[in-house]
Amino acid sequence: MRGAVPDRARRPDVKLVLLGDMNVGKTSLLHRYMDKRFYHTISTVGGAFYLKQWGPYNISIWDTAGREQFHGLGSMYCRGATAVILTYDVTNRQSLAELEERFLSLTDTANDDCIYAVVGNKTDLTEPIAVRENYEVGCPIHTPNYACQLNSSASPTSCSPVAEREVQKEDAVALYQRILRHKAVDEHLSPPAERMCFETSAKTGANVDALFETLFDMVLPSILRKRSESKASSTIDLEDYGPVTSKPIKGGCC
Ligand SMILES: Nc1nc2c(ncn2[C@@H]2O[C@H](COP(=O)(O)OP(=O)(O)OP(=O)(O)O)[C@@H](O)[C@H]2O)c(=O)[nH]1
Ligand SMILES: [Mg+2]
Repeated sequence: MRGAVPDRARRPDVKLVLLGDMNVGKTSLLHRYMDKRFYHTISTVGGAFYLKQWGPYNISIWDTAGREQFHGLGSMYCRGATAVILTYDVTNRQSLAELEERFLSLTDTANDDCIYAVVGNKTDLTEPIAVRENYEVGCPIHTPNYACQLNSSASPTSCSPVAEREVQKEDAVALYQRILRHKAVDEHLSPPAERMCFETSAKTGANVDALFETLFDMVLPSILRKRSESKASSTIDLEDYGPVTSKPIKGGCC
């Protein structure tokens, strides 16, 4: 497991978890949001933890492994989660089905008022080539089923396959509504499905900031509630009084 370990002053206020099948782009979405870049990734092992400061609040974001062998860890990562991002790949219908078949049950350990977002990633792969700036159909080394960015001497600098869209936004909306029913949440008391279903591209950055920042704004009431509950409780956190020291206190007599 890697990622920033918060010091006491940066203790997380709430937890957000990314779930979804392997290869859908969970890690890439987090890289895009946190570093504003699209890196080469390797399949996540176990999970990774990031801390995002949002105004005066600290939000922990957990990236989980989609590989079957790590499935058992999922419900542990979801424990106490305030928001869960259920991620699929818009070019892979099975990745949407997996959310319901394999991942939804992992969220039973999340908070009762947990917010769910359904996110279809890799929209760039389905875009008509005409809308991709500086891209052309094919290049000296690829078949026409690629969108290729060529440099001034017509050599490819970036190529990606053009894929069929297999999941429509309505499919994701229908899944979101089933999630609410599964959680026995009143649809009328929840944000509208259209608002909680996003389509993103970690590669181009499309809609990625909107996804995370919409959720951050939505978890603020939970943070405020948690903070006021902890203020109201009379528990004294010894850590708030600094590290315990074995040095004698100066100024006393004897
Ligand atoms: N074209 C395109 N490729 C993407 C996008 N997001 C991720 N990828 C690619 O998809 C592959 C998997 O991305 P990851 O972010 O590692 O996927 P993951 O969901 O974290 O996978 P696991 O860690 O195995 O669960 C990588 O080759 C990425 O470069 C995207 O928005 N567009
Ligand atoms: Mg990953």
